[in-house]
Amino acid sequence: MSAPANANDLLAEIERIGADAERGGYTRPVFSSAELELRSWFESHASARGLDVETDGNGIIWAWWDVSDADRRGAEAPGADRPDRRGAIVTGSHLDSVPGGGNFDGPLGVASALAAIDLLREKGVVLRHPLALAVFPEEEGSRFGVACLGSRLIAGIVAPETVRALTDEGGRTFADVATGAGFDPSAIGPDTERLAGIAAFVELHVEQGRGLADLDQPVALAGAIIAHGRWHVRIEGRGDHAGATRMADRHDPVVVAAETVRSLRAHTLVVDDARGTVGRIKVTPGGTNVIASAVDLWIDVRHRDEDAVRRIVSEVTAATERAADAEGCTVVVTEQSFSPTVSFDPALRSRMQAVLPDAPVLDTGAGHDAGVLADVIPTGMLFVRNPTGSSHTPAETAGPEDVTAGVHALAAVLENLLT
Ligand code: HGY
Ligand code: MN
Ligand code: MN
Repeated sequence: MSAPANANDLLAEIERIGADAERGGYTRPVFSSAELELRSWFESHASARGLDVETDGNGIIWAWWDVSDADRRGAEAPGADRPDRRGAIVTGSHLDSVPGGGNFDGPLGVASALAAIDLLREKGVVLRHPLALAVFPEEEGSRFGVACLGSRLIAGIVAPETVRALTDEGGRTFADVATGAGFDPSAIGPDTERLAGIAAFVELHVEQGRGLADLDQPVALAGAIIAHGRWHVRIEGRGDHAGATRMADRHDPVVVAAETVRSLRAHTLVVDDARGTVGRIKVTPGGTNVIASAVDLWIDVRHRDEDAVRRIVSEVTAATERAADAEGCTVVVTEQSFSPTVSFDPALRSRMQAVLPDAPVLDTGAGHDAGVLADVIPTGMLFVRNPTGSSHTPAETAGPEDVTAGVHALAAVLENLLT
């Protein structure tokens, strides 16, 4: 077998996939050619390591390192015809990105999982429980609007028929796009049996913040993920000519959208440590000399206290409705996804702390599949230092030594859980 690849080499292999010349960074939406290429990259590395690779009905890839009946601890095998995968330990992350994102958000966890397997093999570790590497689709929710779509589907948090009808920027439904990418949209939905077989899920991720940089530490354990949600705001007015229409005769949805943005900033600033963002605005039809007929914008609000999140959203909704009334426009605000504050499994975290006693415990403002799955299985996370602290931008990074430190930390945690 070739020498174990290290995670830095693995990441270097994909650094041209989905590179976005216009935005900078990477744009790798789910089911795009870039994301499908990354799936193939992962599957070939997993197969090269002798893992048994499968993709489930939700488009989640599972690459299994099974254990022989002689080695396994605990339940008897259900029969020689298929490996007993109950009590599995899972690690992994996602490969899709935000528009113009970095090469580490998601892929670092996937590459580190592959490299951790190499380390465990090199050490001759004998597994007593099965290990699976998992790759979750649409973690960013950048194409169909719902964050952590794959993990929400398998956990039964989002309804399959709702997902099938979700549309992307071009108006194509999830069902059509998934079919075009070779998936079967009728197969999506909760998988309680698969989840029941998982003893723990540990996700390694680049830190999205400066906690480790400020502490001068390479690796941290995750404490909590603050509550976060995203809402679609649809404002409709009356399109018209920019020059021929008197100001008194206008119903301009862009004016209302400006109030949404202003009030979001104002209501967020008065709540300590709340975060409110409008990062995406779509003006229809979008002509310089055209009064818009409609505006779509999306707000992302986060805070440790989920009631505070909801208060901010309702205050911004009220301000937007007042502005819409004054401008003779209409507005509809729709919740796209919401994740309550998540504290990771305390027993798993203390076990991870015993393995990594020097690792600080950091909370995060970024959502993750491990956060969504925390409701249904024990989950934990490892963060790797990001010197810039920036994420969802090309500035996101992790130094090679820290990447390697992250792999060793993950391998040590997996060895503790698997033997
Ligand atoms: O948006 C988030 O917090 C995550 O990066 N998907
Ligand atoms: Mn991520
Ligand atoms: Mn992200």
